[in-house]
Amino acid sequence: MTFPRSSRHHSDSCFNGLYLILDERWTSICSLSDVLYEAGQAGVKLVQYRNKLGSMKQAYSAAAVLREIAKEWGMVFVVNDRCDLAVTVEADGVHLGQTDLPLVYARKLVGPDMVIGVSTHNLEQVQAATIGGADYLGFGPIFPTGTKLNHDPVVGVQGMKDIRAFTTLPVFAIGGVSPESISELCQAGANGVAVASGILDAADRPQAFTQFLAPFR
Ligand code: TZP
Ligand code: MG
Repeated sequence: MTFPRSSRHHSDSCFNGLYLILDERWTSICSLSDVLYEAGQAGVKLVQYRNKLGSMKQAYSAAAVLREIAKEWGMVFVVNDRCDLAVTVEADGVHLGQTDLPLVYARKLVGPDMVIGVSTHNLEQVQAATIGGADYLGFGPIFPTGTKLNHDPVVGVQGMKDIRAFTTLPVFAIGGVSPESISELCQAGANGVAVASGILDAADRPQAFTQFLAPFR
């Protein structure tokens, strides 16, 4: 299978390792800007801004600040769900769920150079996103998680093994991932792990970054 090549592939090497998810729900307990600085210091290369609750105006204000911090650290910055916000803040990418704008229309909006990631929860979705031209996939939830409400059924490590042969795209395991689960997820075929609560809930975030990054070093 061939994939269209464009300048968005300059960042191929970031589609592995730790993918930090900065979820707006945590702003009541920590500053996402602080977390992003710590991530930069720790060597995180890929970050997503996720805001399920705020108005577009609020999301824009927060994303614009985080986008600049990510740029300072050379991190790839992805906006969850919203193509319009991704374009507005000149993000490097947009991440689509199964109920967001279909890939083909998202590509039309964001242009040829922006990275598009897609959340997948079963083999059919993995195949559709692969054929549709996604740049990377999220796959899960691997384990139970409180971060996503009404999430799809937990797929376990076996779920990752089952889909791995059906896509050549980089795949991030998502949902309840801890540092201890990373090696078995990578053995199952994951290229990286996408993590929110494991880092945002940590009492010692710099230590959490070290623990999540260590298996990839
Ligand atoms: N879908 C399932 S979990 C999740 C998404 C978008 C976010 C990350 O969750 P966690 O479990 O806090 O790392
Ligand atoms: Mg979504």
